[in-house]
Order: sequence, then C-alpha cells, then structure tokens
Amino acid sequence: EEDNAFIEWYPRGYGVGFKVIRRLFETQTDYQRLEIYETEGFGKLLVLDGTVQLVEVGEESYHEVLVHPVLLAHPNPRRVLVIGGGDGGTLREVLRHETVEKATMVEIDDGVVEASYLYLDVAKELLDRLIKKEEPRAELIIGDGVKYLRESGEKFDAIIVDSTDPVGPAKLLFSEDFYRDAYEKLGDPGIYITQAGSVYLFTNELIDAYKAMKRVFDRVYYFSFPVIGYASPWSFLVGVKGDIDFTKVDLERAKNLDLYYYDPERHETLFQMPRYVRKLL
Ligand code: AG3
Repeated sequence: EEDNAFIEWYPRGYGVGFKVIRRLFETQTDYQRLEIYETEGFGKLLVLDGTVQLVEVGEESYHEVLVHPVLLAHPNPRRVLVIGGGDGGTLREVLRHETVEKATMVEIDDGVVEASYLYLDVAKELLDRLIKKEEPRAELIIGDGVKYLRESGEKFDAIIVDSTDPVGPAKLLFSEDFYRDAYEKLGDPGIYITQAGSVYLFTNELIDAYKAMKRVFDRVYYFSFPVIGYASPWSFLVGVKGDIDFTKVDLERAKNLDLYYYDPERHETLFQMPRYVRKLL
C-alpha cells in the first residue's frame, strides 16, 4: 500500500482509495477489525475488516438512497426495522419520516456503535440518545439481526438491511431462509431493502441474492447508485409483500426531506443497470 493512503482492494485488484492524514483509531472488536482514518478531502473514514463503510463527506449518497426510496414507496411506514447500520446514518434518515412512530436498529457489534459515537460526525446525538435510551421514536438492540428477526413477535412496514458485503460474515443476511423470515415479519403491504454490493465486482453475489429474493417476495426490484467510497455502481435489492409499486414514490412526502443525492422527482433514474447484468437477472 502507498504511504498516506487507505486503499480498499476488491477482487481482481480493483482498488478504491483515499489519501489520509492519519489513523485516528483502530481496534479488534468481538466481530471485526475496525479502523477510523482522517482523510484529506472527505472527513473521517470508517473501515471494517479492510472495507470502506463510509466517509463523512458523502455518506448521504448511500444512506439517502437506502432509506428514502422504499419509505416513500410505502403508503404509510410506521414501524421500521434496521439491521446493521451501527454508525446510525440509516436510522437518522429513517427518523426524518414523520409517519415513522417506532424504529428499531439491531446491530451485532457494539464496537461499531461506540466508535461511531466517539469519532464520527454522522449521527452523534442520535447515538447518544439511543445509548441512554432517551430517543422516543427509536431503540437500539445489540444483537444478531438474523436471530432477532426469526424470534420477533412484531410486524414491520419496512425492513432495511445495512450490512457489510454479501461475502463473509454477513452472508446469512443474503440467504433465502433469511428472506423468508423477513417476508413473514413484514406487514401487508410491506417493503424490504438490502444493499447488495458492487455491480461490477460482486455481480454473482448480486444475481444470487436477486434470485433468492424472487423465490420469496411478491415483487422484487433492483437498482443501482454511485456511492462515494464504494466501487461504483452500487446495487440495492427491494422486495415487496403485497401491493406496492416501487417504480412510484410519494412526491408530497418527499418535499419535507430536503435531499442531496437521491432525487425523488427522477426516481426512474435509479433503475439504471448495465445491460449484461440485467440480462443475467
Ligand atoms: N454498509 C454497507 C457497506 C458495504 C461496503 N462494502 C465495501 N466497501 N466493500 C455501510 C454502513 C453504512 N451505514
């Protein structure tokens, strides 16, 4: 690796890198190796097991796109479950929806929550309130999302999976069994979204996840977006229970959100997918 740079290496030697000023923190949590860097131009960088999770400047290019399209496609999302997302960015976006009465975030690694609270300007105040149990509309559960979903007696209008890559430890979150548990715990109508990896570099994983979701959900959609810090384009998969048309979003509710990357008035532009990938889906 080059001096003063952090590079994430993807398969076949494809790299995504940031010039860094210094490493601010590193630790081995119970689940993964966690590092935080100060970058030259993008604020702080959170890395888990060598993979970029976010940079402060541009994290909205991921969090807005993961959250708002599905919540604006659902007619009235009140109960939301977030699996993963320990930095708090996803939950922060969820709570911007006034329809949401209660959001639950299940993060397996409290080391991610703690380091994000201490070092990142992503959702500091929210994480503080969650840790102190002072956030009226949300709760944080430190635990295994797979187990939580299987055992939960609740139903959710939306389930949002903000995991690490569809390879390695998060692999279970991309299995047909997990999708079946999610389908069962969704209300009717209900909507599910997961990030699904780099279109070019994890194409096979994207296709496998899409096919597994097709066996479970009533409708499945794919889309992609260029996320700052990830090998672009990045893919997302949406599963629907019941009757939701994910090609349409509520533009009235969107007006209250003041978005920076995701453009609800151009929702149709999300569905961009390279032709060779579309043909495999
Ligand atoms: N979760 C998605 C991380 C996937 C990135 N993969 C990679 N860089 N190889 C991000 C957490 C942000 N809330």
